[in-house]
Amino acid sequence: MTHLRFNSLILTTLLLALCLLLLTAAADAATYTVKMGSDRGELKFVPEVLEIKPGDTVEWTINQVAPHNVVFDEAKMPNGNKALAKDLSHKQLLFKTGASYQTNFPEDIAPGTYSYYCEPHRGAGMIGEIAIAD
Ligand SMILES: [Cu+2]
Repeated sequence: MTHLRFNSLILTTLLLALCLLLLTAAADAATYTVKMGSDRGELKFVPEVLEIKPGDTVEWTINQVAPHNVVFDEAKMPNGNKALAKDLSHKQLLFKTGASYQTNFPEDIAPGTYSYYCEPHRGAGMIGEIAIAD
C-alpha cells in the first residue's frame, strides 16, 4: 500500500514538472508583426530583416500598396528544404488594409536565414528575411 502511494506521488510530481516545462516553452514563444508596404507607400516589408527563435510566429499584415503575398524562396532555404518553403509561404494575395496571415516557425526548424519575397513586387525589391537564431 505504502509502496503504491509512493509511486503515485512520484508520478504526480513528474506530471507537474512536465506541465511546468510545457507552460514555460509556450510562454517563451513570441509573435512578431511584419508590415507589407511601408507607411510611406514603398514596396517593402517592414522590417525587412527580422530575427526570431524557433517556435515563434510571424504575422504579415497589409499596410500600403496592396496586393501582396509571402513566398519563401525555395532556392535559398537553409538545408535546401523545399517542402518547408511551401509550408511557410502564403501564396494567396491579400488586398485589404489590415488583412493578415501568420506562419509558425516550428521548434525543430534549422537555424539560418530564410529569404522570402512578394510575387507581384519581387522585381521592385520587395524581399524580406527571417533570421532564425540558434
Ligand atoms: Cu507586394
